[in-house]
Amino acid sequence: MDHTLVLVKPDGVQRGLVGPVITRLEQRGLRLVAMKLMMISRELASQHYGVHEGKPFYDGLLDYITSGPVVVMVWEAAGAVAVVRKAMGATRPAEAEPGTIRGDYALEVGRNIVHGSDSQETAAFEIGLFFSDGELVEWGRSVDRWVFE
Ligand code: D4T
Repeated sequence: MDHTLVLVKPDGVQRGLVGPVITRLEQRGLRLVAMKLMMISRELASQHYGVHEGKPFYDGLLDYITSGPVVVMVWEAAGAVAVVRKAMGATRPAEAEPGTIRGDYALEVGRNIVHGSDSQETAAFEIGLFFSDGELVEWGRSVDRWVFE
């Protein structure tokens, strides 16, 4: 099944939104396969956001993502990348639909609570940045047959 990387960013952790983010993904039916609380180093942040290097918001983005602990997770489902992106809502929270994480909890693009990988290739790259292979847990839930076809 497909994997995607989800970060609860420093603003989400500070605002006590780790639980609501996890609850939404759990209740949707995705399966959690890895999770940790950590500080992101400047070096790791520059690898994670390498595609944005040179853009006007790049330095501020690195300041923000390294400003406090984050919760980093890997979630599993068929089509996990798209499912999570949709659940998160538009990058700019002012444009995010109500009912999405950003649409319910955020207002500004530089304080948008969560990150989710934007393609399967990006997911594989980002998961490799944050986790070693041994940290991904293969497990089943008794409820899986009621969630997955
Ligand atoms: P992330 O990567 O944080 O999940 O965001 P998205 O995948 O939804 O959006 P993105 O890659 O286009 O942007 C990465 C990150 O940069 C911040 N940002 C973005 C910003 O501060 N100003 C901007 O104008 C843009 C486009 C927000 C998310």
